[in-house]
Amino acid sequence: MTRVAIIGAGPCGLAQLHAFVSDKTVDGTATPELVCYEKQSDWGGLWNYTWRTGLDQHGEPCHGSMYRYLWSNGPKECLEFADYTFEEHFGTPIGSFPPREVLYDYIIGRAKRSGIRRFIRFNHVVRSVSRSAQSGRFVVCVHDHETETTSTEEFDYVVVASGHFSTPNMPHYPGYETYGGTLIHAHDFRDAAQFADQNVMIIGSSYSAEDIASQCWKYGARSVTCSSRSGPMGFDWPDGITEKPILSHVDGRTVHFVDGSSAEIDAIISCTGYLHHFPYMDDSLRLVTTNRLATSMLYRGVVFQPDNAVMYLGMQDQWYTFNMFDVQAWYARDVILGRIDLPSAPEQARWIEKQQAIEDGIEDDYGLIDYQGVYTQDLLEQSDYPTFSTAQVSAMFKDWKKHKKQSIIGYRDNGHTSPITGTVAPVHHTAWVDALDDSLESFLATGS
Ligand code: NA7
Repeated sequence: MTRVAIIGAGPCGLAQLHAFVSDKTVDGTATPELVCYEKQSDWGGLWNYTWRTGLDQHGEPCHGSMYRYLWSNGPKECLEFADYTFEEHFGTPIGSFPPREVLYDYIIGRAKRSGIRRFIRFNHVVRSVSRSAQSGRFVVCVHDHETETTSTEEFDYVVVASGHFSTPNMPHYPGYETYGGTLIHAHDFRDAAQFADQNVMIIGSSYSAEDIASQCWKYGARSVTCSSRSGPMGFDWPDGITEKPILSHVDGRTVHFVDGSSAEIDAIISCTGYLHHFPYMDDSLRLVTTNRLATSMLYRGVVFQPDNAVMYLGMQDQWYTFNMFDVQAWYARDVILGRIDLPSAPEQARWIEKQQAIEDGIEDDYGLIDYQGVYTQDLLEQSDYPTFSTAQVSAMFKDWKKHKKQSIIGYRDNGHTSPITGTVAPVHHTAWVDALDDSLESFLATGS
């Protein structure tokens, strides 16, 4: 019997399990045999919020980068599962930018319905994956934290779904050693209220930077200073948030910037991105790439080019998320089931090279959105994943970007149209800036 190991039970791992059980010819007890290893005690991956930072209860690095007051920063209509709509899950139209508890509920709703929990071994940390010289199969070495035992099993395919927004990229700036305030990476940011009345500095100019800056401001930071090496984010920030060039060094609590200015800062939050980090994969099987749309080493963004029995899901930088993970999972399933003929290794390499050249030639975010839309559409057409309009989704991303330019604090107060149901989302009952309670109950309440 063909055995498939899936590493991680977050959105990608769950999509992979769901892809298999959605296939009419596979009931999960027949070929192939699926085993999903999940390091945490529950499913959801980064949506499985934890208050912990550093090491978890087992001494393993905390995987999650989720923070308490995170709301979706893109329209939920852009990530909607084509086979399980928000309306189906919640029974009613809801706002376009749900907080994390609401999105978690949605992801888990589909997973519960498809009955895939039985495939997951929780509290299981994958220690190593390599090819056996004897059998030619993959040897997966796993530590079970429930029994504190380590064992190995053999598989024919390995699907890596452990994410890439977990291991911090933490650059050093002179003076950090003796900095007198709080110094953390966004990975360890949990609760914006902790920074109330403080002068906070954010490093970076991407999604974490813009959102954590907005969060800290919303929950009462005295000031937020954003420091970036590649130019300001350029939003029309509210009073209290300012932009600076990159810092040069830190002296006590004084942060100096390359333009010669300085500021007194109580807390530095380094929103400087993440590393693709797969320490458990054998050197010959490990994905090495930067965070980009046309990922290195992955044919069709999924199949590991040097060894086609390894799949990596969700390893791209992302505009598209859950629905792209789904089409990738469907594609990976069909490769595993032998329904897709892969081209030769050199042809796969040429495909990757060509995609990277296309991406490198794109000049702005609108072009990058279109690129990922075309990529997703291309995969969509190669499996029986229910179709949806990537043209509509890409257009929605562009509207969303315009809304952000108009108001970085107010863009969540818009409703978008579902590409699956056609429903226009109601504007949420409370403006994001005033919605301090982000619980599921509060979000789903019909209004005050
Ligand atoms: P991103 O999107 O990878 O952004 C990382 C940011 O960190 C980006 O602005 C970088 O600036 C900046 N960066 C990286 N290294 C440095 C150094 N050494 N010094 C200063 N600034 C640096 O990560 P995010 O956490 O914002 O977003 C992660 C995902 O979350 C995102 O893809 C969404 O899906 C949601 P650069 O532009 O390279 O100059």
